[in-house]
Amino acid sequence: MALEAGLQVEYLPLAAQAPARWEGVLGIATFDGGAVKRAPSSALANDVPMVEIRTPVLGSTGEVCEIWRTGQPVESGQRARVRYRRGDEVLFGCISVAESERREADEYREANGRGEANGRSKASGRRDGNGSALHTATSEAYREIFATLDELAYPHLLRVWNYLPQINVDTHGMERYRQFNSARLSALVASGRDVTGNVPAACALGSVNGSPLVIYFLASRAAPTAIENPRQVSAYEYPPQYGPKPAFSRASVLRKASGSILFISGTASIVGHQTMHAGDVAAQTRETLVNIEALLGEANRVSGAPRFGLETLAYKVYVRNSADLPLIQSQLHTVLGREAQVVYLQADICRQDLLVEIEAIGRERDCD
Ligand code: 3EB
Repeated sequence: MALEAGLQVEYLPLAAQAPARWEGVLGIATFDGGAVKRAPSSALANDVPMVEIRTPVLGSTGEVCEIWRTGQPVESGQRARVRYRRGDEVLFGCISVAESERREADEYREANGRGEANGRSKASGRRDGNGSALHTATSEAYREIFATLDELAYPHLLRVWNYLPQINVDTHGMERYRQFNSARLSALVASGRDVTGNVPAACALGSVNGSPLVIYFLASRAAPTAIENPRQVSAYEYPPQYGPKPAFSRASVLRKASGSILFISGTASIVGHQTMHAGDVAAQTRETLVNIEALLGEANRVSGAPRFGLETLAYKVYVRNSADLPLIQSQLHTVLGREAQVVYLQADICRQDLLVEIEAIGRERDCD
């Protein structure tokens, strides 16, 4: 899919990539794991950051990779654990942080209630997930990301993809997704960034057990515009029952003279702040698509023209239970037609009652 502003994304099997095609590639996310081993040596030799996301691909032929490309000259680098590649205006980066075995052992003891009251640590702060292996990994990852962006002067996170195993599992008296939220929020504050309004578009999904915390992102020199959904309470304003505030915007638009790029965050069957249609995956899929349409309306309103349409987006659909794939696919076919560009992945979603989540990338409509 060609995007304006010199930034493009494509979804392809890695094997389909000829060496000549690595020019201008900013970075690659592979889904379904194992792909790095099979990566063409030309990609590795060119220092293209490649990040392995362990979420099984559904409904097709195994591995898929998401390839980010720019028309500009690119340069690779690494700072601490962040690997990146950048053009004049946009930087692709990625980081994987293992939750250490020592810390996992600590958590195992804790989860089994050894040596503490109510299965919870008596140490202060532990009930907000502070000090968990995931909290520490998330803090470190975001600290390294912001240090990289500040040093290289691409200060604005446009879009962040977060993947962590056992996302709905409780440790330290708190669900791991909420531990992640707590650490992400603190890291934003510590870096001097906003935690409401001007926050990145994002998603946070489960990955296969045993995976590290994996984060990849796009950042820019120019500030994007954050978009909220008029049908939903902003995530950073969710009421306290959902735990530490999730610091993400519903979408972001990067506007350039040459055109605009839209990043739609992970979107689910939430209206206001509540999950709708618990247990009904078809209805959840329809509600999610209504949310995406509302976001498109808002993006078009903010950018002052009908630039974005449902039919021109590239979608990633996260399916909690792979047996639900046919029902989800048939709803998407009804609304988007059969030609829409959609990749289906199996992943746990950050609320126990959500069965499907959809993200998307859009470009300006052609003006002829
Ligand atoms: C929701 O709307 C569903 O924590 O970065 C969607 C997109 C969700 C991003 C994140 C979470 C995130 O609250 C979950």
